[in-house]
Amino acid sequence: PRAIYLKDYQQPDYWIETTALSFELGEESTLVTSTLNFKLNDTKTHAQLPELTLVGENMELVSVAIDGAVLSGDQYKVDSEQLVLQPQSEAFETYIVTRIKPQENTSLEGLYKSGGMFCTQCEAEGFRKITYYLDRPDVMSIFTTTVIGDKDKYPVLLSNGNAIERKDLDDGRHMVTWNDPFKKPAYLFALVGGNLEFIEDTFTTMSGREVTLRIFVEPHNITKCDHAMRSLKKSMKWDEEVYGREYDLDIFMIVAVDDFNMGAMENKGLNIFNSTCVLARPDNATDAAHERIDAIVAHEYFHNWSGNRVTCRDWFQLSLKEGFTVFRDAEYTADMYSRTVKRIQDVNFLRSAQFVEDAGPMAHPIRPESFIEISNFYTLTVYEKGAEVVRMIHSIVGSEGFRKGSDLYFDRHDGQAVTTEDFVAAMEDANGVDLSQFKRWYSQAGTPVLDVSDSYDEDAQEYSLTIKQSCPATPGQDTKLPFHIPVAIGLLDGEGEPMPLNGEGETTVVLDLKEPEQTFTFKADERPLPSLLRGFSAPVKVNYDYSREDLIFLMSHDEDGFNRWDSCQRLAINVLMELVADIQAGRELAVDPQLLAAYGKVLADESLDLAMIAEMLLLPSETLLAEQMDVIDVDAIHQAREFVRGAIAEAHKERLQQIYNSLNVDKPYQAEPEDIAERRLKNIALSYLVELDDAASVELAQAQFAAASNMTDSIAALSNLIGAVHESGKAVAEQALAEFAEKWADDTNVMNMWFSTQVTDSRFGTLAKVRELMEHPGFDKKNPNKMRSLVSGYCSGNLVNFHNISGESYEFLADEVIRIDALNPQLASRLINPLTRWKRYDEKRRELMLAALKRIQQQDLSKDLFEVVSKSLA
Ligand code: DPP
Ligand code: ZN
Repeated sequence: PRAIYLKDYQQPDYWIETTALSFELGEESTLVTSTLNFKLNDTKTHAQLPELTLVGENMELVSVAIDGAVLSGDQYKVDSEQLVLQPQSEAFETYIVTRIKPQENTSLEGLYKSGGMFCTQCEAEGFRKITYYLDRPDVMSIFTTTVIGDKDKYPVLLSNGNAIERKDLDDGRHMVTWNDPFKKPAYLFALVGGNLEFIEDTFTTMSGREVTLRIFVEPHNITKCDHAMRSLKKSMKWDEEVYGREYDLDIFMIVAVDDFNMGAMENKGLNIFNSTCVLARPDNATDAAHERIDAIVAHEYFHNWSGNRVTCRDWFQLSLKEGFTVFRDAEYTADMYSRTVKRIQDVNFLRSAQFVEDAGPMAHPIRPESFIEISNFYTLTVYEKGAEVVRMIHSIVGSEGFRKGSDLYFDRHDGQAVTTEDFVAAMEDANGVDLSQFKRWYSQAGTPVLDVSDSYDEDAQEYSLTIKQSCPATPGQDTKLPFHIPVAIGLLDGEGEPMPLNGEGETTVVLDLKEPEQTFTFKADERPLPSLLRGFSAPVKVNYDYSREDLIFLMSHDEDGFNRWDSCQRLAINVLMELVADIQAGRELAVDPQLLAAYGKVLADESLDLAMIAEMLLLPSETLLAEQMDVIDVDAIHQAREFVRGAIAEAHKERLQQIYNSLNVDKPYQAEPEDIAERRLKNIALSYLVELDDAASVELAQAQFAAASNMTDSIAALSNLIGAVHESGKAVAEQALAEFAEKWADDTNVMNMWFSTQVTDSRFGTLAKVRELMEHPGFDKKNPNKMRSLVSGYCSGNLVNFHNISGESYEFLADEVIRIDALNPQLASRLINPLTRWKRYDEKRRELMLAALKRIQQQDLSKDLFEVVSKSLA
């Protein structure tokens, strides 16, 4: 396998003006006929007509013709990756017939079968598994697609755009022709054929056009579509209001499939979704699932402009559409639910996952310079950090300026395939700002670190903040140039009141940090306490020597809700890491009473809303704590965290019970912010109570399990029974697990939760348990959702057991990765992730992990897995 470089980008020699496809879906094979109209790219200089190289994999070439003349074998070259033709004129038409076997396609890229239905996934480079083509995003074409299939087996035949013709054939088959009037790259092509039902609604756009909305699912899922439909309508409205973007086709369709590598896909007019990201009913999907569905439906819908109307020139530009669209969906969620809570959850995720990626062997800038397999770059860096970079632009130019910039961007580039440079240029041009230094965020990897110190000059009544920035080396980038970092700050006086920071009396200002070290001075009539990086204004780490008293003060006084939470996090990390050190040194453990008092205050704080209390009560995850250590000690981290959880429960037992009881009321389910917050806080309270060695807590969880009328309460009760400390929990948990499995045996997504709940618990979810569950009739060793629930659930969500010093789990994961790689390379290269962090562990574990990696390396690997394995061994 070899790498492809951004610097080698060249326009194609030919464009494809129109693409006409016909599919004859069959059980043995599917016949694909393509008629493509090519035109020479006359912006390039050509001495003579260049060869035309079309890519195509895993297909049988039946025939090829140019301008009506069938080519003989010596008039083209074909191998396992491409078909090379020699055009005779500047404009010509190819007619190519190929045969593929979707029913044998386990990679879930291209055309494949999920259950009984045909479906596609073409991003990034799946179209080349369908037919020979210029499978690159800068080739945009008008598609007309005819789908032919058995009318009984596949009554629903869908593709992009509007249906323009339907007819029955005499042989029991029928055909439907779709036309998409918008030019698009092949990665946005989609086709679905199956026995599906749909729900329908309509949306009237801002200019008064009526759009039909349909969600297609297998018949047994038809009752689970309403939530996604509501989300779709909300997103369409929001994008009109906030970005002035209107939908452009007569119909918008979503299809849910059970076998899917990613979350969902924004194919023009025909989004295809992993069923977990669309199906929800109160009784079978949690609040988190409802929220996730809302966000993903919005995300894919928003792509219609940020991705489809304006697309990417090449795959190095992936963050152009993904970073921007994640930013858009985050703002949508912030507007629909709680802005502060959304920010907290996103930052928590960024810190515990993207920061880890940015410090590991696969670290890359949001616009990578090279790749071996592009699928490996659908990463947290490209998506989440990419969104943070867009957010920083938003904060630099302000919301009105950002809207001007996005209007200019969509206007200037509608129908084009462009680059991140073009996006930034639109923001600069619309606002008259210079973002040249800022653009280093696109080219430099790694998480910048800010070291902040301060001083107060009593005589001059001046307070100075000195900020030093640095960024650790990442693969291929030993040194970094200084970033342009917007640092939002505020200052608190001794009473906790915000101090005015400038003539306008503002209490939050954004400092433009551009130098390696810069000092900012403020007038202050007393020494203030700084509140740094408010709202997490940049994806960086901040070091400042806060005392625990400072943090407790900020927790209750900071006007920035995000920093109130963040101070709580810092305090908890501080205490937990001290305990980790105590454990390692064999000292006796005691939790700092200040921490317990701080939690007591949070639990009693009337000024906080329930959602905030819930967020503050959650201790930093083990993964996040692991990031604080040079050599990760999973056992000490786990022990320290459990110890603190127990101490909090002990110290605040009554208040927790009170909260639990006051919120444990039976009312009809609504996926609305206040209801979600109530359930969340109630279930967090319960999760502390079951830390007590106390039969009453088990009874609470048991009663909740029995009474639950929604999945949030049901699964929380189940997982709290599994995790309960008191010995009476065990039998009750087993009983509840059995009941649950029986009730939900036919709901594949609920069963996935049942799997993951068991294997993420440290006492319950042993490797033996994982192996046992893999043999459960509800498990499917090929299905990505199931593999993620069970195998990744265990390997990434149960650190003490996965890293058991025996090394058994490393061997287990290696076996699974090797097995899956032969079926589904994308899935394999994601599953392997926990092993790639081997350098961070102690010597014994390092050796064991390395041995597992090397064993994988010796196999005949897919490009996907090869890239990840070789980079992590480098
Ligand atoms: N383009 C897709 C998305 O992120 C990737 N599956 O929405
Ligand atoms: Zn996306």
